[in-house]
Amino acid sequence: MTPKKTADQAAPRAAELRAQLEDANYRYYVLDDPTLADADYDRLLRELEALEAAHPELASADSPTQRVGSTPAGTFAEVVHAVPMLSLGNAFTDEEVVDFVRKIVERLDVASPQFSVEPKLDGLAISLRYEGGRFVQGATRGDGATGEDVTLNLRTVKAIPMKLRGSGWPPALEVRGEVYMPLAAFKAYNEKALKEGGKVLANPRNGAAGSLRQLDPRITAQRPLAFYAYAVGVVEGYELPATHSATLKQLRDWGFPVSGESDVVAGSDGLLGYYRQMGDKRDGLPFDIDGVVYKLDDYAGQREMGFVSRAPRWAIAHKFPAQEQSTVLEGIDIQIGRTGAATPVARLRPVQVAGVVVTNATLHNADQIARLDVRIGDTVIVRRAGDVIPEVVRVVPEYRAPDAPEWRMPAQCPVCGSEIVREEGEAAWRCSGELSCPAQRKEAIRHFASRRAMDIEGLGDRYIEDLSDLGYLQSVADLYKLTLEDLLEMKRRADERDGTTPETVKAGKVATKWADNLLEAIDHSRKTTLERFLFALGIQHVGENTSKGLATWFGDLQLVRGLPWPLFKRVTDIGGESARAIGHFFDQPGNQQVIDALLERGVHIADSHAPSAKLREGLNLATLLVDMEIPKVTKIRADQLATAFADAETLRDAPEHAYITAGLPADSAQALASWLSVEENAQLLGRVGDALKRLDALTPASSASSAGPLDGKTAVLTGTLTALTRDEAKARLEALGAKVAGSVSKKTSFVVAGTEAGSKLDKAQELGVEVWDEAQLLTYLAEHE
Ligand code: 5U1
Repeated sequence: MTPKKTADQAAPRAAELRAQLEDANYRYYVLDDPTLADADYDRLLRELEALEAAHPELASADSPTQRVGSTPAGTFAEVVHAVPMLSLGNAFTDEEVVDFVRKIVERLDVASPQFSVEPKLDGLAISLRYEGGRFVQGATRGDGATGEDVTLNLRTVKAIPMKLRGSGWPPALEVRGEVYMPLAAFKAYNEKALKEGGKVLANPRNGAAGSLRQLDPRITAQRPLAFYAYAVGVVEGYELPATHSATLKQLRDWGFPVSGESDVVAGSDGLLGYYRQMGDKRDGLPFDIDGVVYKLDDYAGQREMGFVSRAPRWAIAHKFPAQEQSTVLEGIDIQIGRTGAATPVARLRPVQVAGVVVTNATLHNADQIARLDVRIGDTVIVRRAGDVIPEVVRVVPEYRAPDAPEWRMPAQCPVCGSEIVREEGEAAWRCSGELSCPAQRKEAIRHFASRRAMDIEGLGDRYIEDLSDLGYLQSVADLYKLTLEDLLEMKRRADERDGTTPETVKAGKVATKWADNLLEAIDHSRKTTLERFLFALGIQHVGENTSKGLATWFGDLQLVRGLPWPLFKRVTDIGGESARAIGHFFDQPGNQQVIDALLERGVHIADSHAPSAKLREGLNLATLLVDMEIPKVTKIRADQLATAFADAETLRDAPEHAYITAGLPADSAQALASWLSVEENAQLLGRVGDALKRLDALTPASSASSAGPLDGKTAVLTGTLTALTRDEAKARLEALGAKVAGSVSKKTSFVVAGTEAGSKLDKAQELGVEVWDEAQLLTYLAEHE
């Protein structure tokens, strides 16, 4: 056992870890240039947590470990703002902006004043107090004079520095800015909440404000909040620069995130130009903005302009059109997706929201409708932000008709009439028609042909509709039997149906060209990769990452399509739900027929290979027994069973007392016997046993001669790697069959050189040994694991 370190010995490492973690936050939030992978950040954080747990005297309130949230304080104390937190006057038109500038020009007698300009984030204004460079208190704006002490919650916001960077900061400093929720984080948070039946946030602004008002900081820590600094309050013992823009730069150097969109412009033309520029950018920004803010850049000028009540005469917010509008919900349509999910979509009385006419909005799912209590005929608030799909965020209950009935999911699919069902524990309702439902079939074909799947260029939505509606496509495999005559005939019938029959010779030539091109694109798609093919099949829960995992681990379609579901859990990041969905897909004879038809019609996988060495690592009866999720068969029990029984078949056919002889306690033995008494389970165990034997034959153990593509090769690692640790790199190279040595010799096959590589790199170059940089290593691993 290694002797426990004393606090004195542990202190330097704790300080080093804190510095590394704070630096990672700074690079991520301020410089927008992350260098530490999430897994490495977590590893360092866990190490620091362990050190602080072992030596509580090393813990401190501003340690990165405190970002997870401390115990709740109960209430929020009041904080009086020594320098009031101002509010801003608003301008809604160009004329109001011109007027704002005119007053400054007249009063200060300058021809074209300079303005510091920045986006106005839609979040919650806060004030952060630092003493001696350490964060000591954070408060909400409140009424501008008094706010609430939300220090514990703000400590969880990683974008807020707990210690200032650099040196020379004021002994006391207050920084003002906006806490907000980035749009992607908001979306991901809500998707997770919807999936888990949790409470969704109405919009990013409410998400930010509500999160800071949580009495339990541990809840705030779960919320993906960010921060931008835009002003200072109290500044003691320090002379600020002469302009606001220079102060922002100084704040950034001290470790505060400052909007990268801020700028300095001159006069009203400069302001209006900036407004239009940000208006154009608004939908693509990673956060919500409700306008832009103009501040006279020169502090002396600001002082001279003064205030009207709490609003400065030297600054103004120029607002964008509102992102929320009210309208009437005229109906709720049901859209059927590729996997049959029945999604309710709000049909709205057309309304302008942030400059775009909105007629449809998402309602997410039936639970969300129940939560919002939306009824047809209701006046609802619709929100459109960024490139997010418009959504109904709430109902205005005052305008509801007294007899408006509650909404219910229809019993039948509006497209095929099959029953709409909801499986136990699932949030989504589904049309049970599967591929007999034209809506699901069309979506499946659309997905199959899409760019990241089989990439059939030119097969647009309209042609998929027509080819399906006119009976040419019953399944994706029918794409590969389409002929030129079929396509021309389809086009003629579609034109006839739509009353648009073009009889000219030119139109005929255009149609033939289109059909030729499409047939060529279909032919081109025949040669594909396993990853694309599996993705194209549209299996529930199988996105690009999962299909890549399946392809790299198993390597061969004939193998994958025959495996029972527990085997899929062997692949990193595939859990029980996805594994079952993949197994279920391949267990359907109809799906197997489609795959057969695709192969018969010339689709071929160009990159088949043997199963990966990584698969081999965890491939044994014990792990598979755990993967099968048999009640009371834990890892220990599975190990006992695997030791006692030669194979899955013997285990399956053994009597209950044999499990006890193998070492299982009576309750586990009974649970296993009872599980196996279900025919389906016994069959599954038999299939898992067969699959294991098959894979054993295909993937010899790593000690055997062909462990992987790097078998027989010797690698040397040198320098610093950034995306993975040395140990990880070593383990992954070894998993592919390489031997990883400590020094370079003539026998070395290649050297992986990170940054600051030294003598080993020199030696490799001297001996003419192949050198890979980190990017090459990562590419190689990605392609061969
Ligand atoms: N971007 C930004 N938002 N915002 C809000 N700057 C800014 N300045 C404000 C407010 C209330 O007040 C200043 C006048 C300090």
